[in-house]
Amino acid sequence: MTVNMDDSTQYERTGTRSLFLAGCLATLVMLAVSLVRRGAPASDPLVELAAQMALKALPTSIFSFLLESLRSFAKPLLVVGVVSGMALVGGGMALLQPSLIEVMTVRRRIVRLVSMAIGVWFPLAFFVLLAEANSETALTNQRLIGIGLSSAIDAIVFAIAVYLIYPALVGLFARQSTRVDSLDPSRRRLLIGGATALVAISAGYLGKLVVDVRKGAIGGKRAGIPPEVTPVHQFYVVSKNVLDPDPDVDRWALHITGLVANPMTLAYVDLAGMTDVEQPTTLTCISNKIGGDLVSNGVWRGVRLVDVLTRAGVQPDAVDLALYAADGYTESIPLARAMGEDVLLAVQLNGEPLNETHGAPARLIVPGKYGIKNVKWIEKIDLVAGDFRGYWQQRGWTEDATIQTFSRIDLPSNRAVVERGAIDLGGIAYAGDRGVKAVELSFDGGSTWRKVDEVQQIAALSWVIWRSTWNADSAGAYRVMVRATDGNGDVQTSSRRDPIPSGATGYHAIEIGVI
Ligand SMILES: Nc1nc2c(c(=O)[nH]1)N[C@H]1C(S)=C(S)[C@@H](COP(=O)(O)O)O[C@H]1N2
Ligand SMILES: [Mo]
Repeated sequence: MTVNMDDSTQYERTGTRSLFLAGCLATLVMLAVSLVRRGAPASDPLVELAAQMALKALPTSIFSFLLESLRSFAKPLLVVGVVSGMALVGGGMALLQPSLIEVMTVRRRIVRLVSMAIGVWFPLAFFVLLAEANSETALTNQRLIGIGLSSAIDAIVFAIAVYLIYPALVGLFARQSTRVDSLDPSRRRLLIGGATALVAISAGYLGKLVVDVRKGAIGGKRAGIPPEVTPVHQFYVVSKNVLDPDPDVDRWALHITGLVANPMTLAYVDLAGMTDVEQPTTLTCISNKIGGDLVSNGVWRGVRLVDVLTRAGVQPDAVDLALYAADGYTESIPLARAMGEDVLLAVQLNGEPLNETHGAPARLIVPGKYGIKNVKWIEKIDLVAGDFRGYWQQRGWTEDATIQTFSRIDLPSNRAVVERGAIDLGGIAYAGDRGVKAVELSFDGGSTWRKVDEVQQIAALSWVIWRSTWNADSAGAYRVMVRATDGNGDVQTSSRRDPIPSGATGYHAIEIGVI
């Protein structure tokens, strides 16, 4: 069948086709560039995010069936599928943009480019947020900013790529048709050459990913078992603030007021001069999900709070310590707990002065209590006769904040696909100042439990690191569950509860694909 088209219809067809294809190809470029950024904070490559989402969305039966039938091709095929799907979406996104015209003033081009980048940014950021909300990774302010930035970079790369590829495609199609095209031949050749190179390099890079994936490069974001002591730059950060305070060390002071014989004001030099304790302590956030990453182990240096309180002379009617920080944050701890030898006013983390995000110049460390009680940027300790309700208590969270016993599987990551044989498992467990006595695994949904091969104790107030080897001899999906027993002999509770109001409980479980 032949259809007679006038020039404008044909032009429109060429334009639409070029735009759709440009969107598909620009997606490949964007995905490749996002792979290059792998490892930078909060910038998980888009392919990995999408592949993880797809993997997690699969029902166990299908996951298991695919592994058994496709074996080592399962993951590369998944990546190819995800990349193709995203490319089609990218083509559609490009079509949604106002049609591009080859000859435009520079200003109009820039305006179009920016509007396209913004138009792509929102759905992209939404997609990443959705992927993150599905994972154990906590959405902190810092992570939100990271997602905003990395998806903005992705969107800009996409828009620029569309702008480079689109005219080349129009030129290519125009050469095949009889339509006289407005680009001069040398410019057209340059554009086609450049765009082809751009797409070829990106496609090559994505192709390499597919090969890497067979070797296990994709699957889970956590990089295995964490180090015994968390490096400062990896230490989790939580704060209520969008912009954290940064008190001036020279003007900063800690005030001890209220029911004390000698109200005191300690300057930073006073506190630093008194520093005489070093104590490894694990910190974890009360909003950490089961299997979550809001937990880190640090070596804190500082002064025992009890020494400061003794100097101030606590009066007998004092009950609570009301704590005030430079960001308006408030908390409280019972006097009885505050007098414990392990409660510190810390000025150093891992041998360095506290940095701004971890509470410089001084913070409280209260072992066994969730992060909320570990007040950063502390400025005032007021001894009061009654119960004092702080920032989070006024918002429905627990006042006691004793850490619930928890354990986590870090190796392999959830829905990782590994080769049959001896498989290394590992992770952490923590029970606050009660300590961890035992860690057990279950491979049958909790009916039977067996002790892990090794529980590495690091320090009295630190998490433990556990390791085990497990032999898997047939392909399929396996569910592994972990639980810990605290120093009092109490087994971690299996009942699943949300973080609010007193910290999450329940067992962490992962699924391992064996091929
Ligand atoms: N002043 C102040 N202290 C604070 C907070 C805060 O928002 N302001 N957040 C608390 C919470 S919820 C946690 S989990 C820990 C986190 O400490 P980190 O960021 O050093 O890991 O700090 C606690 N101390
Ligand atoms: Mo927290």
